[in-house]
Amino acid sequence: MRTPIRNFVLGAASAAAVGGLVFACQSAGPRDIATGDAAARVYVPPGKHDDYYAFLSGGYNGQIAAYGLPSGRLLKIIPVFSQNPENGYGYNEETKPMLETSHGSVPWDDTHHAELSQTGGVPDGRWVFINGNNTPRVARIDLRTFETTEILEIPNAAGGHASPFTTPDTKYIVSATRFSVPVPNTDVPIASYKQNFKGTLSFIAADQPGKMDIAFQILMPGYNYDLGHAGKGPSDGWFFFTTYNSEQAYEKLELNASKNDKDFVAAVNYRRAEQCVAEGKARPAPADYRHNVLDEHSRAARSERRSSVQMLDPRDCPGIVYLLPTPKSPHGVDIDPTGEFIVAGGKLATVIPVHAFSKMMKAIESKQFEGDLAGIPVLAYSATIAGEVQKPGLGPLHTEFDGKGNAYTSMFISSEVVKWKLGTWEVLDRIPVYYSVGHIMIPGGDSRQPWGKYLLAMNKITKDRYLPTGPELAQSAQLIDISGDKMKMLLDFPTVGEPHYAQALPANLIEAKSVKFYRLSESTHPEVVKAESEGGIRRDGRMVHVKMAAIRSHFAPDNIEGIQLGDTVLFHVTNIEQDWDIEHGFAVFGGTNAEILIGPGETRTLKWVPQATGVYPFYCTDFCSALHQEMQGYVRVSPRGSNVPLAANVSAKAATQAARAGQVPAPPAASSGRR
Ligand code: K7E
Ligand code: CUA
Repeated sequence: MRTPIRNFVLGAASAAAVGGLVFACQSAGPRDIATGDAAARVYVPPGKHDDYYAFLSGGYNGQIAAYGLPSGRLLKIIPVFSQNPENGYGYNEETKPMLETSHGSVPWDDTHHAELSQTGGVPDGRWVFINGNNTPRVARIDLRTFETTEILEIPNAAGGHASPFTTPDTKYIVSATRFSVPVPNTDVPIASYKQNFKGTLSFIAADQPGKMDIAFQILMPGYNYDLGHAGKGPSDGWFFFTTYNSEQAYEKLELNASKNDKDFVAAVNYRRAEQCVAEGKARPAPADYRHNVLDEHSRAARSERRSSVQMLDPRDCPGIVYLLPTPKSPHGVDIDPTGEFIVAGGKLATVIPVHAFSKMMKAIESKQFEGDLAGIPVLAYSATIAGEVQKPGLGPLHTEFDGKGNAYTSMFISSEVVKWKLGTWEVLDRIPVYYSVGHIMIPGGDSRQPWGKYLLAMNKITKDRYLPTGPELAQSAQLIDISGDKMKMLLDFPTVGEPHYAQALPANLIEAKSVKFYRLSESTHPEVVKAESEGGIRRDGRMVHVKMAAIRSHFAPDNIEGIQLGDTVLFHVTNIEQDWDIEHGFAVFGGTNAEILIGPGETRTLKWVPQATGVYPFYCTDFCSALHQEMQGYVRVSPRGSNVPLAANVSAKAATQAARAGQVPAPPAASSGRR
């Protein structure tokens, strides 16, 4: 069947043409512009805090951006799967292991879905998770420190898109493969897709920080898997994933994966899967993947290799998966706060199909199957469908809920947010957004308890909304008031990268436990200095370690000699401040790794391989005090084999300690100084 919308999509020659239609089909109405008290409703006076933290995926930027709502103020960029020149993540020696994968270091990936941890089905403010898309990974960000503390690579997968949605208790987060691939991946003809390519659904144990692991993987037919969400309440224990390309096309998917009238929502009974694993029905499958953890006390990361997963074939564990036919190449799958309704965003469909969990369970009991695919029963559409939202708009993608019985769906092609009623399926309201909205987000909007005051639309295209910045424009978010019957546009603000999904929660769930500095007394970093006198220098073959303290407004030591060409110098700089928001930086002339930023109480290491003899200054890169410009030092580099002694001008006391510790003492001449 060729629906009008499909004709339209296939007929659009390019994204620009789609965008063009967006403009054409909307007349500028009064609700396009924020009016009345909108400014007052988003205004957060100087010195006052926002009500909500919002965590927006950075998309192809590979990070998360934290904003305050309702103001839209950017609070912090949290690097996850990408190096970040703002704070040295992925550049300094302590955090480089975070970006290790089975493919080597991958310093730039694509993030899509920020997902808050939950307790009892409600966001709890402990962690936010996010997926790496190209090299399938999931990450944990600790919301006490706003930093990435753990990354797990997902083996037997390609394109970790349906990820990292959580179960109501954060026991698991998930990752489903976008692209089916040979499992295990081997050299086969692409044309053997139907025989050899498989999908996998990964359930990742996530409730113990530092101990993320793949609990099990489920082997699935060779479709594309797109998004997922956990059941809750009555549907707790189930997980729902959308599939497309049930045609199993491997070329020109634009055309060939859009032939079937329906694809599927895959409903997974993960408690049953746990049972099967416990009963030994999973087989250990070889795999090669990395688990990277930032140690809380040394604040240094380590990367370890893992080599096996528990793989469950649905044929060996009947009842773990059912397929719910769903029109047409569905994208989002969103579960309402009661846990009864399963809303699919059929991006090429003319309706929004809604399945009922209770009907699904009855259909399973009474075996209303249309057949099976690879041993997975296919339920009859009429047996599970609760209703369809008619004429919702064009290109429904994602749905969130306000907790008052209403659902809100983003319409990519017609660039609008549509509000509709659960149960009656009637459209209640619609508001244009600018332009081509992807995800929408209500704080807690995928949980059991939405804080349904605002909705954030995240738009792919901004066109004329801001001052132009050449061909590449900012992405954009729009804040909409959903507290009344009619949606009201409040605010536009540009966003970093490409926001896909986002989540938000009341600020008080995070604010009070935010860490102010890392405790120096608890640091277990092997190169930490806890006082200026502990600074020093030591040679280990061609490797020279400089242990250095940074404190307003000097480095100790600050004059270093005895480095030779061919040496690798590791500057281990500890910021020994124990005060909130007092950072120091460190950069050395000739360094190719640019610089490091060191938080109060932490140690960061900059690796430097001098390329020529001479004297090189180093300095603090963060304006830390009135005498910040005085915070500097020099390193002398001599020819290989030179007899210049290894020296660092630490204090006399430190020299004694260093001698005891087997380090090279500083020469007396250099140890007198202004300290
Ligand atoms: Cu719709 Cu990757 Cu969640 Cu973007 S996905 S929009
Ligand atoms: Cu330390 Cu500037």
